[in-house]
Order: sequence, then C-alpha cells, then structure tokens
Amino acid sequence: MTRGHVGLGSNLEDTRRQIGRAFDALAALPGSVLVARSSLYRSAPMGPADQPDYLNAVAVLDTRLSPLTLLDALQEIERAQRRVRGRRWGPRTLDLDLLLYGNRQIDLPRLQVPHPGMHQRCFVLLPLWEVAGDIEIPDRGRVSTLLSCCGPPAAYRLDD
Ligand code: ROI
Repeated sequence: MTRGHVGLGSNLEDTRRQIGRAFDALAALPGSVLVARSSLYRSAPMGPADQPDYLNAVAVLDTRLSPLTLLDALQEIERAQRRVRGRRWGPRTLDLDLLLYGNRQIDLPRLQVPHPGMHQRCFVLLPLWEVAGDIEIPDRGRVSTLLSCCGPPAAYRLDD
C-alpha cells in the first residue's frame, strides 16, 4: 500500500455536500482505505475573484492503485459530481487533486506529483497539516516551514 494525499475543493452547488460525497466516494475506491478526512476550510478564490469562496479539505488514502489508475478514479468521481471544465481557474463543483503519492516524484503530461503549487497554497497546506502532520513534501520542504506564510488556521477552518 502507498499513502496518498488528495486535495478536495468546491465552490459551487452546496459545497459542503460536494466535499462530503467526494469523501464517501474516496472511501469506496477499490484497493484503497480512507484513513483520514480533514476538517473543511474556507478561503477566497485564488485566481479570478468573481466567483464564490471555496471549501477545501484533504483526504489521506492508503491505496494499491497505481498513480495513474488513482488519477483516473479521481477524475471519474469528479465526472460523477458533474464537474464541468469551464474557463481556466473558474468555479467548479468538485476538484480532486492527487497532491502526494508516498514520496514519489512523478512528471508525466497528465500527472505531476507533488502537485505543482501545493506548497504555496494555504488552502492545501492547512488541511494537510491537520491530517498528515509535519510531513515532508519532496523537494519542497516540511509542511510546518511552508505553513509559516499562512495566517492562523482558525481564520479558515469551519465549525462542524
Ligand atoms: N482557490 C481556492 N481558494 N481554493 C481552491 O481549491 C481553488 N482551486 C482552484 C483555483 C481556481 C486555482 N482557485 C482556488 O483550482
């Protein structure tokens, strides 16, 4: 089994429900065990500002699926939740990103791991810290170091 970390994001159509359904779909993936779900975090959109705030979370998944098979499965979950690919950096019902796959570094046209940019995004780092602690992001450093640019988690985290 390899431990993978998946980022979840939604800013359309009942975002809490989108994220909850996506966690359930991840828990049902073959050859995989959903080990942890983070709390939900709210943040202003990165990119075009004329869209709703995002809800973000991170899932920890132990999996026997290969990285590309896991990517296919994540895209299938996005499709099932009617993800429409609109403009670049536009709003979406559900976004699933394979952030980390063990300590592997992958550079394929379809898949880059660690996810490019994850180390600069507080909406990824804060939930990642909650479920994975101070893990090392290959070539980028420890989450605690990278997190020093983010404000306090309480500014983002939603109450249950
Ligand atoms: N902004 C935030 N805050 N959260 C996201 O998940 C997110 N996802 C995206 C873009 C459009 C870059 N902005 C985001 O894909």
